[in-house]
Amino acid sequence: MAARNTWTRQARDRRADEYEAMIDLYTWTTPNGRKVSIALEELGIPYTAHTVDISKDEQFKPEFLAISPNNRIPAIVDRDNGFGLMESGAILMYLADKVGRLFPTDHHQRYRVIEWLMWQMGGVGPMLGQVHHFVKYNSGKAPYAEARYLKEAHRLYGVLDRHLKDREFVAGDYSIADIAIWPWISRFEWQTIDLDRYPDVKRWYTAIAVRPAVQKGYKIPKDVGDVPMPPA
Ligand SMILES: N[C@@H](CCC(=O)N[C@@H](CS)C(=O)NCC(=O)O)C(=O)O
Repeated sequence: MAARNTWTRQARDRRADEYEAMIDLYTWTTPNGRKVSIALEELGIPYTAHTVDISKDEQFKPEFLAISPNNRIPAIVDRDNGFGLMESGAILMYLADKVGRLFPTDHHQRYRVIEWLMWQMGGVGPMLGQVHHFVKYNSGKAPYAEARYLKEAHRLYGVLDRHLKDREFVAGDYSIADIAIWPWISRFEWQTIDLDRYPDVKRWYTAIAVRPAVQKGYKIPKDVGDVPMPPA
């Protein structure tokens, strides 16, 4: 913990004069990273994005481990107070609370958002991550795993589709719950998912995809292609 505080203080002092940014974001071109850049764009919080190229094992560098002990992106440091944080779900809550938007204060409504945020963190992220690993990158090597995780992906898409049937967004107004789930759905092509099978997911996905903040946050820390759009 001491190392974490020391590093974050040093980072804040070193950069404070150089930028107007309030948040240092350590990220890569993945769904978990994009959740945070999209939230920062939506909330209008000035930030500096730092690339942590996980294909080059940069997530294991000691200076990154000091703020992200689990050696995963994303992580942030708040220059206002030197506070460092890992885990995208925790980061989304922290940033939304900092500004007082995208995360309701009403007790029940707040827990509705947390409920769907946890659904993403505990289910959508880990399971669709396995689909990317087995179906997209290692197709044909482990048919059992491919079938298992694809079945789970379809189950999760079905849950989301049913939930969105009579709702514009996942939990009341547009919130950090939508921002957490959306980048995972943006990889529908990798997941071999035909969004026409899930019309309410498709409607929700498309509406969020065209938001300027989403378009911008998707291309952080670098532009690796446009936001995938399903055929109309
Ligand atoms: N539960 C974590 C998961 C973070 C995560 O899995 N990040 C991936 C990229 S999306 C990563 O950093 N992988 C590096 C590695 O596997 O070593 C969160 O939501 O922040």
